[in-house]
Amino acid sequence: MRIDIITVSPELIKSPFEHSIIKRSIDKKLVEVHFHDLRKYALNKYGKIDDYQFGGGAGMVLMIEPIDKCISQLFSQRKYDEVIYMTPDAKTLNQKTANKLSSAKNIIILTGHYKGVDQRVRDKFITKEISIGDYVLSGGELAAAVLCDAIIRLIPGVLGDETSALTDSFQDDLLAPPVYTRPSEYDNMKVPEILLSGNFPKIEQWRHDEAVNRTKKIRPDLLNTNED
Ligand code: 6GU
Repeated sequence: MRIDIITVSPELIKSPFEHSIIKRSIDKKLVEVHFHDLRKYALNKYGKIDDYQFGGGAGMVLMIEPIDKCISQLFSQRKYDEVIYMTPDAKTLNQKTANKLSSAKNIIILTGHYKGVDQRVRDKFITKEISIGDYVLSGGELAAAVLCDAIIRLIPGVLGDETSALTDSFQDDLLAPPVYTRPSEYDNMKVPEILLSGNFPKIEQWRHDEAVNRTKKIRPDLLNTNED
């Protein structure tokens, strides 16, 4: 997979790609990530990329020309499955969306800033808009890093244990059950007997029941809906 990230602050977003699982997936060439500094596509030598909004109102808006220049250059080089815009006024990211995107070949992610981008950018180029939750961040960069992490860890070969992504919270609309490791007793707190029993069908049943209980208690909304 190839991911092209268009941003006003490349430095802000680079670090998550330089560590741990994501770094290893890049080293193993399972994914390529390219950062494009929007200022390099600016209208003038002062690096102008934003302007006041028509009709008045606080906050600057990213202009269409620099974004068009950057995206058009990428389009001339390869085909893209999706051009994603990170913005709080969009559908919230969920596991199903991450699963779908993890099988894409090439994607572009555009991150907003200030008041966002000129609506015509969204109309002309964007095929998918994604928010990461019902709160506002100061820019889309951290949200883009979250999206990339959620996608990249699902690419086959990225996680050592192929099954571990499948048993994550949310893969079956349930939160993950509790997990324990040594010691089996600590400060009078014992690991549930069943986990030490070696009875794997029973252990699976216990894990499922715990997952359902946890979901009922913390996220009952997950049990009632089948929506995207
Ligand atoms: Cl994608 N961008 C910004 N600026 N804030 C957010 C967000 C995105 N998702 C949730 N809050």
